[in-house]
Parts: sequence; C-alpha cells; structure tokens
Amino acid sequence: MHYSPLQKARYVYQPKLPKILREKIDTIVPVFGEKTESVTDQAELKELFPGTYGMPMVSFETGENETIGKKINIGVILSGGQAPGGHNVIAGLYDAIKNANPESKLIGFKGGPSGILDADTIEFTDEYMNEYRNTGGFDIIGSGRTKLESEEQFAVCEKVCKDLEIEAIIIIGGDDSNTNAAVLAEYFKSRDSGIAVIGAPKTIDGDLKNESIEVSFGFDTATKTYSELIGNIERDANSAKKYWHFIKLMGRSASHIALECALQTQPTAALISEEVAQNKTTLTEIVDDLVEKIVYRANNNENFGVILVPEGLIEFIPEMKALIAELNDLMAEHTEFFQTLNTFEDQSEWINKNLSKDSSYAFSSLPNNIQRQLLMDRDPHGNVQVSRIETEKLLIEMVELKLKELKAAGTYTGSFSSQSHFFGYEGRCAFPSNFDSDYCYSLGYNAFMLIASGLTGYLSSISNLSAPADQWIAGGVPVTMMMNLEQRHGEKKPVIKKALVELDEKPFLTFAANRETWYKTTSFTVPGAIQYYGPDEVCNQPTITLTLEHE
Ligand code: FBP
Repeated sequence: MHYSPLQKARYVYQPKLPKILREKIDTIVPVFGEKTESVTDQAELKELFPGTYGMPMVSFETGENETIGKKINIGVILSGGQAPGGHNVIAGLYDAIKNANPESKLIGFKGGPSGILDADTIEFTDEYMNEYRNTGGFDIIGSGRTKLESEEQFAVCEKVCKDLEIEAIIIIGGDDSNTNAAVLAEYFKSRDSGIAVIGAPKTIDGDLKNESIEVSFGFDTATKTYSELIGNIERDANSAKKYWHFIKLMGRSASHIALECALQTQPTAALISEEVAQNKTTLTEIVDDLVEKIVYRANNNENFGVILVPEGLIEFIPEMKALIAELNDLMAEHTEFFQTLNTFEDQSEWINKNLSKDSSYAFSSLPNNIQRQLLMDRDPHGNVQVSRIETEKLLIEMVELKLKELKAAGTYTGSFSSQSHFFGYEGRCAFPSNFDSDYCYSLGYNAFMLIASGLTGYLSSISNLSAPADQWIAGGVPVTMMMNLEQRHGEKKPVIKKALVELDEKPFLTFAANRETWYKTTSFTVPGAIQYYGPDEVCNQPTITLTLEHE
C-alpha cells in the first residue's frame, strides 16, 4: 500500500480529548444528573421504553473507579452514509478499552448493521487500528444501510453477541440508526441479556443535534470540503464571467450543509428548504426569484453567479412534497405490481392514473428525467433517494425557459450559460479536519466510559464544542430524551427528532441579513482547503454554524 505524505503525517497526529478524559482512566467516574423526559409524547414513550425511559444525564469527574478495569468484549458497527471521522470514533473507543484493560477486545461488525446479523466480524489489533487513525472513510469495517428493527433481528443480535461474549455494542449512526439502537437497547434490557447499546452521533447532514448533541460528526469536514470547492468555482466564475453555476449539496432533508457553505462562501444565492416550506414557495416562484436575480445582474453586465441548492429541496416544495408522499404510498402499497411495469411509459401512465388531480398535474409538469428519478427505488427507510434527483438541472431547465420568454418580450438582454454540479460523495470521506479528528476520538473514548459506567440506551455526548478541546464536556444523553412520535408508513413510531434549520436562529438570520448584498454585489469568499497544521485560526476553527449557535 502506498501512503501519501499527508496520510503518514496524520498517522502520528494525537487527537485532543476533553480535560476529564485525559485523566488516568481508573480515576474517572460518572456523575448522574436529573432524570430526563422526551421532547414530546412522554406518556406513550414511557410505555414503549419501560426499561430505558427517563434515565438521567451523565457527565464525568475525577474519583476512584474500581470496576473500569474489568475485562470486556465490545462490538462496533458503522451505519449509514460515510462521514469523516468514523475511524477516529473507533480509534478512541479502542484506546479507551485497551487503557482500561489490554485483555479486553474490540470486535468490528463488517458492512454495517448486517454484519451483526451475519456474524461477520473482525477483531481489532494495534497494527490494524493504526492503519486507520485520523483517516477519512468507513473502510475500516465498511458500512451499510440495513435496518435493525424487528424482534427476529434483535434475537439474532443477542445470539451473536452471546456467542462472541460481547457485552456492549456501539452503533455509529444517524437519527434512524440511533432510534433503532434505542429500541435494541430496550429489547436487551427487557430480557436482562446483559448487553448494552451506546450510540455515537454521525452524519454529514448535521441534522442529528439538539441541546445535548451540538453537532453530528462529519459535518465540519464535509462542509469545509464543499466550501473549498465552491470557493474555487466562485473564483473561476469571477474570472471567466460567463457561467452561472448551479451547485447541489448533500443533505437528505435538512439544509444545514447548504446554509453553512453559504456562510463560508457568500454565493450569489442559496436556497434553504426549510424557508421554502415555511413560505409555501412553489417551484415556479423559486424559479421566478432566481430569474429576478439573474436579470438584475445581467443589467449590470454580470452574466455569472453561483447558486447553492440543497439536496432535499424537492421534498420541501409544497406541491412536490404532496406528490412524493403520494408516490411513496402508491409504490409501497403496490410494490409487486409496480415491479411488473417494465417501461417508464407504463409506470408513468399507471402512476398518473392513480395520483390525485393536483399531484398528477405536478408530475406531468416535470421533465421526463426528473419523473424517472422520482420513480426510482426507495431507500430501506422508504424514502426517495434525493441524492439521485437532479434538482440543480431541473432548476437550470426552468430558468432557461423563463429567460427565453423574457428575452422574447424584450425585458432581458443578458446571456445565460450554465454549469451544474453535485457535491456530496466528494466530502464524505475526506481526511477529517482537526475538529472532527478530535471530536470523533473523544466520542469514541467517551462511549467506552459510558459502557464502563454500566449504561445502555445512551448517546455519547461531547459538548461546549466552540471552545478549545480541553474545555469540552464529556457525558451521555439518554436516547429516549431526544425522541417523539412521528407518522411513518401509516403508523406512529418513536423516532429521534430530526433537527432542521431553524429560521429564527442566528445561522439562518445571518445568512438572511446578507443575501441581498451577496447577489447585488459579487461577494464571493474563497475559504481554501482544510488545513491540518498551522495557526489556530487556520486549522482549529469550528463551523460558522456552530460558532453562531454558541454566541
Ligand atoms: P446518513 O444520514 O446516513 O449519514 O447519510 C447522509 C447522506 O450522505 C445524505 O446526505 C445523502 O442523501 C445520502 O447519505 C446518500 O446516501 P447513499 O450513500 O446511500 O447514496
């Protein structure tokens, strides 16, 4: 294997831990706070999680810990989309386990949650672990999107853990995976099986956050990577002055990534799905607004710009949201029949016949390629795979049509040439920034501390993240505290509440206060590549979102 100079340098980087976790491991003890309640639906959730509901918040302080050195086997799973820093969660976990007792073992389940069902495992050694420290990706054990949710699957998990003498599982995942982790924790607890389940908050999308989880890991590196690329494109646009770049950015649902990248790069325009939903903005209105900006700039002889489009946008546009919901239901109810329709023409004819009048109109008004993308397979959670819908191209097509009309009417004299981009996979496996390297290592180390404290059904939590790492606070949050009941596939289900962009909070307000200037006067900012070495202000700054949230 060939290692790049940066990879070699990163191997020896020692991630920072919160002050308390740097103490000798047998001098750290848990401190329990107040009992907790779920966000809403307290009575129902209490009934659904009799063993794990209402547990207290946990933090750590110094004291004598006599039990931490007990020999233990722990399993770890990477679940869902890749996010920079996953390897360091495992590294932190591994180091804590071995610090407490070198005889204890860390076992990785390969390929995501299916690894536990198939008992497909690998035991970590120093040599193996060292190959992956401070690197991006999830290739250390692989990831997957299999859902662990049925009693049959839980029974298999229990058996596999018993066979391997595993007493705790760490699930590194997003809101859905951690919801399932909480259900699994409750299952084990109800059976007294002696297996703990602890989660670590992962997703580049940044939508697994709340009062106790300030950010999910990977968001920092991914947004910095996309912002580097956007900044480079902005400089290209400003040099050539001939293209409008439409850039779609990942983020299945929430627009945190688009918002953070907008704050970092000051583009000509950025759409924020949550605002579109609140204002019930239609697709035509979105296009009209973009066209207005393009015409304004054309009048100043500036036939170029950069527009950021969040990946999830389509599902937040009211008529599209209704259409997608109807499509999801139709395709779920008639899965088998739908699979017998072999051509797109047959599929769309059947769909059109079965949709409501409004949705059928919305579907028919879309270009063919977008219709096809809306009919593609759902993910295992029953969701449309928005990363495969080319919203940026849809917007370009509609903007072009509108500009043609204006040109014919003599109200637009500019020129419009476009380029489309989609940044998603480019950022998910980057070398983690110093922030994510430190944060993830701390999350993993801390996850072991929660296990060693005899806890289950908790999410590893490191907070006070806008301060330097030694002031970070290590602790645990009961997963049930973050839950509410939501309608999923026609049923009320307990789920971790997804954090969308809040329109009355500082990150959005800062963007909203500046966006008019950004389109009227080219204000591009070029952040450059993530720096791993150098002065603090260059290589150790958290995201603008996190900083503003802490002001
Ligand atoms: P997670 O929520 O699992 O972290 O995944 C997030 C994400 O990167 C989204 O931004 C994107 O829509 C999706 O994964 C893409 O999924 P896939 O990797 O299966 O194409």
